[in-house]
Formats: sequence, structure tokens, C-alpha cells
Amino acid sequence: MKKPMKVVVTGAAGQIGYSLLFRICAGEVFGKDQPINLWLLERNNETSIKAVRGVMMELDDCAFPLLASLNSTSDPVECFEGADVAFLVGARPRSKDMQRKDLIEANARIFIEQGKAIDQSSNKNIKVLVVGNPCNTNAYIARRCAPSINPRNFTAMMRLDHNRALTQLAQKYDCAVDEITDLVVWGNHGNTMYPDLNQTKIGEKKVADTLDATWYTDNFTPTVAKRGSAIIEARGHSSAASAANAAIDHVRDWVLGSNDQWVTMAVPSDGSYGVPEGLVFGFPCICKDGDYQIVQGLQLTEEQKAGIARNIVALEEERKIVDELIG
Ligand code: NAX
Repeated sequence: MKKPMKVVVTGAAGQIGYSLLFRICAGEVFGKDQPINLWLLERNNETSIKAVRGVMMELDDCAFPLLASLNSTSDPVECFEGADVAFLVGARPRSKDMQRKDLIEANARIFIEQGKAIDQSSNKNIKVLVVGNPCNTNAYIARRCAPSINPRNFTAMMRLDHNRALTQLAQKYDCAVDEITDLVVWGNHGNTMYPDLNQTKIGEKKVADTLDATWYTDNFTPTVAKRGSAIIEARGHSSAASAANAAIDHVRDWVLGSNDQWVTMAVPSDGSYGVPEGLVFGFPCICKDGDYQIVQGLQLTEEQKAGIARNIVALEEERKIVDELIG
């Protein structure tokens, strides 16, 4: 049996946490031969502490053979000590009348604190996935507050947007999702995101050769970009099981590889495709040997350049707000 790895999940008593934890412990992320020491971070108040205790009782009751140990705390430094992987899910949800700027500021405090704790106590090779919104900018904040960790190790979740785009396309073309390759959602997990089918293939056929431009503009793109709101409208709660599933896909592929397939990951830009260095941006990535590479060498059309540019503007605006807060 392998040595257990330490995995942290924040916001463990929330909706996504409830859909995520049991699948991690069942071996769906790190493999069926990888035991884990699971640490849960929750807020220090009676309701959260009680709720996380209930989740831990259920985890115990599953008798997962891979769950070597289970702990919870409200102290980020204790939680991240020696951590190998962290799912940063916990964040303040956007309330009805809250502006995006207010949400950024409220959540910045959480990710400044957690970034500093990661810097102070985690394994220096920790892999971090930020799910809590605004996830791209929260990952940027945590990365800036953890200067001793390789910036590449701070990523944000755009895999849900990627998966949503896959299914919309598969339904339109009446094909299986795994016949689709080379699809990406560039940019920010927000309204400006750019689902791009220019390179996409179904089997050997290029989608661009038969694409219905009206469907792409009026149906596909808004459906993918506004899916979160449509789910809140229908379900009365935001996406949870599909978000947990995307978090599992993201980290599993990062750790175990994406089999030479493109996956969308929001990662700190290295300047690829003109995206300013450091912005945490959705790129097409290929994962191998526990690492990811941004797909290089794409010849971008004017439409693609414009799709990327609008996301740079959106993320630069957010970066400006948080740079002032981080100092
Ligand atoms: P919930 O409100 O159900 O759960 C959040 C949990 O985080 C709560 O239990 C809360 O006590 C905890 N929490 C808050 N601050 C904390 C802190 N400082 N330390 C530890 N725990 C803390 O939200 P849920 O539906 O689980 O969503 C979590 C986050 O995911 C939200 O920010 C949400 O906007 C975001 N999402 C991101 C998605 C993406 O694709 N990137 C999609 C789904 C989701 O909307």
C-alpha cells in the first residue's frame, strides 16, 4: 500500500463539499490504491462545527478502506500543515444585492488568510484547486500570498464550464461526449468566458466545418456561460454535484494525467497567447506525470483573439481590486 497523502477540503460542510468528500474517499481522484489523510476546514461557529461533525460521522459510516485518517479544524495553519493537495471550496456566497466587487472583497480576506497558511505550513509541492468564487481571482490571491510555493501549483476550476460545453455540443451533434476532443473554455469563470470550438473535433471531423453559427452565438455560448444561473432558477440552489464532479475531473487529471487530451484548467499565465503573466486564466492544458502544460502553437483567428481579450479585461479589473487589498 502507498503512503497516505494529506488532502484538505475547505468549506467541507457546504453543498459542494457534501458531493465531493465521499467520492474523494472512494478513490475517484487519487486512485484506488492511494490512501488519504483527510482534513476538513470549516468556519469557527456553532452551526458550521456541528454540520462538519455530521459529515464526519457519515464519512466514518462509509468505512472507506482508503480513508486512513479524518480530522477537522477551523485553523488554516493546522489544516494545511504538510498538505499535498487542497480543494479550496469554502467561500462566501453572493447574496442577492451584492455587487461582484463586494463579493471579491469579502472573499479576498478568506484567500489571503489561506494563501498565507499554505505558505507557512503546507508541503512545498502542494497542488491547489480553487473552486470558491470568483475562483480565478481567488486563486491569484492565494498564489500571491504564498511566495514559497511554485505559482504553477495554484489553479482554479473551469472544468465545469468545459464539461457543460462538451454536453451541449454532444447533444447538438448527437454524439458521445468522449468522441469530442480539443475543446476549451478560455478565460474567466464568469459571464465573459469564451467556449471555443475552432479546434474541436468529433472523431476525425472538425466541428468548425459544419458549425451552425447562429446556434453557436445564440444558444451554445449563452447556455454554457449562464448555466449556473439556470440551475439556481430550476433547483433553488447553485450547482453542487456537477461542481464536485468537475473538481474531481480537474484534480484527477492533474495528478494521474489527461491521456493526451485537452482539458480546460485556469492556471497562472506564463504569457501564452498574450495573456498577461500571472492572471489565472482558462487555457487548454494537457496533464502528464503530475504536471500540466498549456497547449502551445495554436494559430488564433480574430474571433479567438477577441474572446481571449474580453477575459483579459475582466480579470485585469479584478486583479486591480485585489492588488490594493493584498498590498
Ligand atoms: P455553500 O454555501 O453550500 O458552502 C460553503 C461552505 O464554506 C459553508 O459550509 C461555509 O461555512 C464554508 N466557509 C465559508 N468561509 C469559510 C472559510 N473561511 N473557511 C472554511 N470554510 C468556509 O456553498 P457551495 O455551494 O458549496 O459553493 C462553494 C463555492 O463554490 C461558492 O463560492 C460557489 O460560488 C462556488 N462555485 C464555483 C463553481 C465553479 O465552477 N468554479 C461552480 C459551483 C459553485 O457556484
